[in-house]
Amino acid sequence: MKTQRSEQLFVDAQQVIPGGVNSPVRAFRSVGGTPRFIARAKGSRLYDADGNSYIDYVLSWGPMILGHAPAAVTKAIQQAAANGTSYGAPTELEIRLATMIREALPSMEQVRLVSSGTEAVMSAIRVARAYTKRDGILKFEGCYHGHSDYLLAKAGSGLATLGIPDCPGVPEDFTKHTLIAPYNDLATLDQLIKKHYRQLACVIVEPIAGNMGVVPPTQEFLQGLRKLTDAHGMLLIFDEVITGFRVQYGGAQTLYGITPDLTVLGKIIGGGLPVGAYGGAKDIMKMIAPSGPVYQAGTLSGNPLAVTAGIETLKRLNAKGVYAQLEQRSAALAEGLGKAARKAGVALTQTRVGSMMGAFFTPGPVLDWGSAKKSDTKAYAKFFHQMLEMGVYFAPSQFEAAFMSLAHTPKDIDRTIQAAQQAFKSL
Ligand code: KE4
Repeated sequence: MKTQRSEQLFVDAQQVIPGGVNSPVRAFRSVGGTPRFIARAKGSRLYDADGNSYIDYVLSWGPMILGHAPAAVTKAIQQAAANGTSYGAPTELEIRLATMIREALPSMEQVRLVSSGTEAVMSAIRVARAYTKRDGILKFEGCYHGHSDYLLAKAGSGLATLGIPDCPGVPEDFTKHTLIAPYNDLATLDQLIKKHYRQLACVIVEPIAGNMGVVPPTQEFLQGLRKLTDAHGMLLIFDEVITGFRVQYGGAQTLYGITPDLTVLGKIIGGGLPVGAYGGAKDIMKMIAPSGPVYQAGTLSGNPLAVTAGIETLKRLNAKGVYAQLEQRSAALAEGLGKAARKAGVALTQTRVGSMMGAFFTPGPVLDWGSAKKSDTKAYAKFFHQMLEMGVYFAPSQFEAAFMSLAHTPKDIDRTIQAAQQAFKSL
């Protein structure tokens, strides 16, 4: 496969952009090799600067659930752009999107739009702290909630202790209010909350973890989480930046029947343009400026183009058979990959919730970060590059998710499985 143009662009990019990319995972550091510079995308496919095409299962890390450049959404964005790209003033469009979100996720009685998932998480935690008058937050190892300072914390020594900075530039002070616990481990969580609840404002969780690879929750874990947070006066924040409108139109909270106090959204609700959102009961959200004292603002929050893309995307998702098709296509792909791995004698632990899929190169089971990190990342890297060479684009990291779109065809899936049969054999 010719990649000269991508190679040259990567050299050029590194002169003017740190690491040559505007988000680290795109640099292929964990799989090696040259990132493909993408020229355009349509449907289930990416087309790179050398003219190679790929069946895309990254889908911009989740947003492109309709497939790339769906005609109606593109047209709507073009029309919106002709009306001006940003006013810095309220629009009817924002009421529409917030209402659609609330209809899908009734726990989000009020919704504030921002421009990224990070910004939405940051703001949700601020209002949780204001509402409970407590400073502490509890997150789970292996879950990622954007790059706010106090969330770039890792577990100190021992199982679950006060967070320590996970990277330079984050002062010790900023992570001392962050507690980290193992995912899917109710016993440890119970101990931690009983010990620290007086300081804890909230627990934030990916209801289906997607940033350590895909690790579904046990029903007992989510139910226990809801009970413990209720019993100890702290808020439960569901980070549904990935899962919102992905696993069901109503997200993971609908799928599992658990109602959080605050929900964070992103990705799909922007249809590929920059949007994040957070929301919850009016009683909590009324604390947000200008209705309340908790300050949060943004020049491009509720931007008419991003909101238009979001409205048009959700409209198409809220149609009969959409999630049945995503389920059917995802199940077919997962089954084919599993068969191919078994035939080649490759130890693969597969996870899946709807069209959010994981595959760990380890015998498993994978229930948390501790078990996920046992995966053979070298084998994953080899598999990744074999597939890339055959025109299939999975995430350039073992610890991310694969996504299906409505544009992926049965032929795409067959081609992917055939490529995987070869790739697994070569491992
Ligand atoms: P953004 O700030 O990247 O829009 O959202 C942060 C975020 C928050 N919560 C969850 C559960 C997330 O998955 C993310 C971002 N996801 C990563 C990949 N899994 C985005 C890809 C990237 O960082 O380039």
